[in-house]
Amino acid sequence: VAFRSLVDKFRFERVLNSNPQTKTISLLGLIDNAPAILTAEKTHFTFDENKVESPSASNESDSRTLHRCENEYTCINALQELRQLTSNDIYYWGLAVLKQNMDHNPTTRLNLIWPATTVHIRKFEQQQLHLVRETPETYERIVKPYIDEMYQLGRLKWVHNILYHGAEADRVVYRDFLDDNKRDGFVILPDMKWDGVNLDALYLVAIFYRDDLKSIRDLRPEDRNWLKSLNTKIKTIVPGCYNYTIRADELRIFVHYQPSYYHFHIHIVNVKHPGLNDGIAAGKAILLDDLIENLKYLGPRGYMNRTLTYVIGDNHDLWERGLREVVSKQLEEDGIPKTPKVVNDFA
Ligand code: M7G
Repeated sequence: VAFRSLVDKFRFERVLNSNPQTKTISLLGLIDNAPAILTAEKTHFTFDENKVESPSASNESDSRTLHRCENEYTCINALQELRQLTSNDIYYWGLAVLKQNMDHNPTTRLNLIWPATTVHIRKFEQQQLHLVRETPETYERIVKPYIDEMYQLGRLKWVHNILYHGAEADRVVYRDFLDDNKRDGFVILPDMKWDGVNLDALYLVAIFYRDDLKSIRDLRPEDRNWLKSLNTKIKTIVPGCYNYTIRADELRIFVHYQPSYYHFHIHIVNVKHPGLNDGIAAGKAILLDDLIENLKYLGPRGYMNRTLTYVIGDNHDLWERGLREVVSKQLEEDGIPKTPKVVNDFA
């Protein structure tokens, strides 16, 4: 079904969340009577362009020129309207309308999930966040059964579509796949969170063919060399794919715990990007370099041995499935005094 016709049919119900810093808004609505989540993110300004000046196949060190704010759509070159609000001494401020262009500076990135499940809706909805320490015991008792259930629910169809059925094939940046060595294969492609245009916001995802890893909990010391070579491959391949406008040491490469999808994948993001929502925050993102290092010390059971501390929203199923009790028990064991009853006296 065409994206446009779906968006046209969207009937607004309520705002799930909005964030003035990330300039995103998530709306819940209906399309053909099924729930739909429409998320819009205002795109950032474009300003850098790298061009090969003397393309020659034999010349290894071809020279590239950085074009900054040159094209008519970069920076604020396409100023159409400007209204001054005020000026004071040497300070002036106002509002402007810039000319937008689909290829050079689109206005917004739109993201539709349809039909959306309750897991999706609850994830996008504004919620109270909590820090929880997940011990190996908590993992076995509460988290692992949940992961197994999620795995059965077919929430990974999009992953299998990318790996095996040619979905998003025209956008794949790199595919490493050997028939006789499926374990080492992977695909790098633009994340759904990226507009695909602005390198300042570069956001890629690497997805692996091996399916024995549901999360970092399944990583063992034997996987260390595999992760190391992945790290090197990512840092070698990605800058080349983007004309060296971004360099290897400008890539923040990390995984999430808890992830939303339990099939091992890695996030590759421009280090400048402040992250959408909690995507690169402490308590969610773990650097690939740190994973590799930690596997040296965690013993034969690897990440199964560790207590992992992370942020969880109280809309997450795991909260009601036991993490709520885990947190209150932990606070008690830590000797943190009980919070007195706080009454809100604002009318
Ligand atoms: P995660 O850590 O499991 O979840 O990462 P979260 O970051 O959403 O909490 C999954 C990543 O895959 C996210 O960065 C998603 O934006 C991205 N992603 C999800 N889906 C359904 C797709 C998709 O269909 N295509 C692509 N290219 N990326 C996706």
